[in-house]
Amino acid sequence: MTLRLYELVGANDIRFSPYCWRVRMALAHKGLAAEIVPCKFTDKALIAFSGQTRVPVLVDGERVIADSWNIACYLEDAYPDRPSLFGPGLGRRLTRFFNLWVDGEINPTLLRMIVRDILDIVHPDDREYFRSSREARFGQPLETVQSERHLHMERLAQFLIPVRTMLADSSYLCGDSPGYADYILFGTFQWVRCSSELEVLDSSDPIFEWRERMLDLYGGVARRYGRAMAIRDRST
Ligand SMILES: N[C@@H](CCC(=O)N[C@@H](CS)C(=O)NCC(=O)O)C(=O)O
Repeated sequence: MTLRLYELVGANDIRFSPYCWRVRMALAHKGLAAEIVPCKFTDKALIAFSGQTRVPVLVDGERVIADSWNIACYLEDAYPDRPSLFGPGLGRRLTRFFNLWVDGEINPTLLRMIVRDILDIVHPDDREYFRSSREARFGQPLETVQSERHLHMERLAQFLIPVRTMLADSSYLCGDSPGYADYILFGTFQWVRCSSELEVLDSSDPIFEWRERMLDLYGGVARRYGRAMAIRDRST
């Protein structure tokens, strides 16, 4: 049975959604191939069958699963003979906690730091939608939100302290090999890497080295995408 993943697409075919990257990496971890269906922000009709308006959406035969966390749990339960995403015992609950923390703290902080840059890499058909929907959310022009990015640097640095501690004595957050917690946070860094010139990691940082390892996983699937690809035809 073919798996199908509906995934956000931007300018020049860039794939920049943090949540879609989690699922891409989880599928690769499980050794599962999927047909990837690119979906713009405004392609709501394409995913209407899922009963909601966001990607990622995974279709596996008759099953339709939306939300990256639900998809990870589905893959873990539907494909138990493949490598585990969470490990045994308490792994799933603790990973759920990490998922909520990244979604609730790290991603919103970074969004304020790169939201105007994202406008440059969304699909041209989505530019108006992205600006108006995000400006309605922030109650400010995107330029104003991002101009205050320096105010969030310290908060981000604080968030990354425990991540760095974990990576001081292991190659991955999950230990000697990557697990879903790695994919959760990697999705965030891949989103920033594909959307913005903002370099949040110094090359001597263990988190930078971890990101390099993550970019090399599964034949370097994530390394193929980067901001340069998205902006290559832009003159402004
Ligand atoms: N909690 C969801 C979040 C998914 C999400 O926000 N996806 C964004 C793309 S990164 C989206 O589809 N947004 C639609 C929109 O803004 O209209 C998950 O983990 O999958």
